[in-house]
Amino acid sequence: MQKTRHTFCRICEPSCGLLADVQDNKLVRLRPDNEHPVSRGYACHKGLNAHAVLNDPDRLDVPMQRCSDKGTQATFKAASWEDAIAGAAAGIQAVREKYGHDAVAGFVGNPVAFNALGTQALTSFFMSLACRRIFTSATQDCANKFAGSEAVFGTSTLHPIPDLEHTRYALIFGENPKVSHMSFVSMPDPVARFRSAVKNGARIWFVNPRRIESATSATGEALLIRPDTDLYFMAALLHEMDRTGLWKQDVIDRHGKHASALRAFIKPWDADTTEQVTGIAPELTRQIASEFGSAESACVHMSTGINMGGQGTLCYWLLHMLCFVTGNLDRRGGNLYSQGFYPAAAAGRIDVTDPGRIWFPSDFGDMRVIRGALPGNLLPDMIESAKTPVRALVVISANPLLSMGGGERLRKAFETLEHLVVLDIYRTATGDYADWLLPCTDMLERADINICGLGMQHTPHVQYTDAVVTPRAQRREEWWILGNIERALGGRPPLQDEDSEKVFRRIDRMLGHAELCIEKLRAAPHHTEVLPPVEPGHFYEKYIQTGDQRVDCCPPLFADALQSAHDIYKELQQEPAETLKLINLRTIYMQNSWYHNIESLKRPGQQDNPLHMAPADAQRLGIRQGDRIRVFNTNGQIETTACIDERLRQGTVAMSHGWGNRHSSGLRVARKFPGVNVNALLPTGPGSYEKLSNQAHMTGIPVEVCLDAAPASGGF
Ligand SMILES: Nc1nc2c(c(=O)[nH]1)N[C@H]1C(S)=C(S)[C@@H](COP(=O)(O)OP(=O)(O)OC[C@H]3O[C@@H](n4cnc5c(=O)[nH]c(N)nc54)[C@H](O)[C@@H]3O)O[C@H]1N2
Ligand SMILES: Nc1nc2c(c(=O)[nH]1)N[C@H]1C(S)=C(S)[C@@H](COP(=O)(O)OP(=O)(O)OC[C@H]3O[C@@H](n4cnc5c(=O)[nH]c(N)nc54)[C@H](O)[C@@H]3O)O[C@H]1N2
Ligand code: SF4
Ligand SMILES: [Mo]
Repeated sequence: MQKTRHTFCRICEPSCGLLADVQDNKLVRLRPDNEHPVSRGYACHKGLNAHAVLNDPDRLDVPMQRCSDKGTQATFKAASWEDAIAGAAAGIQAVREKYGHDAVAGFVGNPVAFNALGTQALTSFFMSLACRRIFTSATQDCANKFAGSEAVFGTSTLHPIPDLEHTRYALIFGENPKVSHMSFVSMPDPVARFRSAVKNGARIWFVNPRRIESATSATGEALLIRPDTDLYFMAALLHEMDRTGLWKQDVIDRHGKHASALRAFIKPWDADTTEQVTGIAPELTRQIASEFGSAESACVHMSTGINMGGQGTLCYWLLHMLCFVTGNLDRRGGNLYSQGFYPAAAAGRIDVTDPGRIWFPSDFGDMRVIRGALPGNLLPDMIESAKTPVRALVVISANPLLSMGGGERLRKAFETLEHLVVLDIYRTATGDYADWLLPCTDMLERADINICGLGMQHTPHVQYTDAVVTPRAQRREEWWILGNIERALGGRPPLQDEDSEKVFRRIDRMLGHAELCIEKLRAAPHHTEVLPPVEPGHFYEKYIQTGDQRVDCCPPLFADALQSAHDIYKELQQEPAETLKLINLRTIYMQNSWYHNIESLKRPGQQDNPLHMAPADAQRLGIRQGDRIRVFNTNGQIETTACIDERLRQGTVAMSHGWGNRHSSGLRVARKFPGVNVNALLPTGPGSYEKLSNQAHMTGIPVEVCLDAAPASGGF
């Protein structure tokens, strides 16, 4: 008999409600949940195509052991789980005995953040291994936000979200809601929220080097900026607001500190001066400063287009300041903290005035550990280090060979690893280097709650889902795999079936804060409880975590970075006018490096990743639509085709990431449409990441472009 199950999507942050029609443990159809109390029938085609991922014949179904040498075409043979757990553990143990604990490292990618039990298990796993070198995809997309909130609010887990519903004015930096559905704010169908904000009279600007799809007459205007110069635009807005008396001195006196140092930092950067670097007309900067500063309410948000720049932490600081000094922090229509079912703001608390807690000595100089993570861009260096090399790596739901800067260099480093264990749902470009490939369940094959949006939900709610279908073949959940490797290393017996009950206990305890538990959620309609709405009035007394409960308007920790900001400004001033800067370009047909194996999404126009160029730049270089071109810089070079894109600001080129599956023999569709790995053009190693946050520098990267005459080398 066919049954309909309530579940929710765990691919990106909105966690849209879904209905799954299931017959005989087979998923017949996935549909948007029209009656869902929060997503109300919204779901995008990534979520609705999750059935294609579930049923993909290229999915990893059984554990696989490598049987060819590294550096040669990968071949694998099937193994039992017993042998796979024992083999994965034995390799880790051998490396520990030979080189010590620090030779074992971990790489944690994006999807496991949407997996409540998986997240919990990996923390326990790496702690039990006494593993100190952990890398995460956060240093590719948001580590600057953790570092910024630590310094300004005293905690990495406090990120006030824009109250779009009530706002009169919004500035959205480096984010494309129509395509990405946003990050660090969880709201289904964000475009509808922008539309209704505009209808309610709000003025909205999308600050971006590209006239993005999100900006329309119904949703807000595009404000074109030169890549990686947002810091100076934000500084100019603050400068102009201060000059015209729009800072709320009473709020600053009551809740802030170090405001004079903030004033000193922004002093040189007025609207006229910064135009040279940002490309934004001074009248427009002054107009926005005046409108924002005098609006009844105004809110801000920024995302990966800024995070991935060279100064993401300073940008997040100034973003907080735009909101704070104008009295919009904790104000209706401004930015509000959305607590949700658990008081998570305290979980990331850290005293950044204590240098011992902040700087961690390493072979590569002092560095920070941001929410447990070292700079991902040092992974190849740490693998190749003569003194203390990483020799074994456990990769959990990540595809660093395609998602990180470094291209060929990273590939060479991976070839030298003595032991690589990869937990994935596919055999990816990274998986091709594995000694053990461990097949995981996908979101439809596991019970879960929507943990990812905690603390950032527009409409706070918590949803539980059972597994929609029991796992296919030998696929297993991450908590089970990691738990068993941990037990094998500790000489303990393997996990039993009844342990599956225990794993939800910690989640139950967390839910207890909202007087909820899994059983209550199971019994609720749509397995969902909608929590009280986000309200202003608690930020300064309840949520902020600095020792004195004051907002740090200019954290002393930033001193060196503030000096560098001046140096970078000078470099930008001196940059030749025709310099081309590379930015990222997401599409709705992919999810970072995955979803590439879904044939139905490989529509015309989606079968490779061309370089998008502004018409004037293409014309100057004699390049036309569809021409074969070479894109290069000191980091690497790739070959692709040109796509003339009128949306781009002159001086900017854009390309989608996650492509480059020419060698990925485990992915038949992706290999048929390989595209190229744009990350071969991004820097790696010391100097390629922001010191304050470990965030990799991934946008605004200078490149050169020419018609392809000579055969390419490098690339991937
Ligand atoms: N140039 C450029 N590079 C970028 C970006 C960019 O904008 N431009 N964006 C970056 C961003 S925002 C991020 S977050 C990082 C992401 O970096 P990664 O996390 O390394 O990359 P993903 O492609 O998200 O890969 C996740 C892997 O998880 C697997 N997977 C999916 N679901 C599951 C699951 O349930 N369990 C397990 N075990 N595996 C699963 C997929 O098959 C895939 O191989 O990359 C970044 N790289
Ligand atoms: N369809 C789809 N959805 C996704 C993902 C996906 O791969 N595909 N990935 C998910 C993940 S892991 C994340 S983190 C989120 C990311 O969500 P978003 O941050 O919204 O990601 P993007 O759509 O890449 O938007 C980044 C924007 O920044 C702009 N930009 C680039 N450089 C600069 C700059 O220097 N200054 C300014 N002001 N803007 C700049 C780009 O033009 C782009 O429009 O999306 C999630 N959702
Ligand atoms: S917007 Fe994100 S959460 Fe919603 S259906 Fe699409 S992929 Fe899933
Ligand atoms: Mo991301």
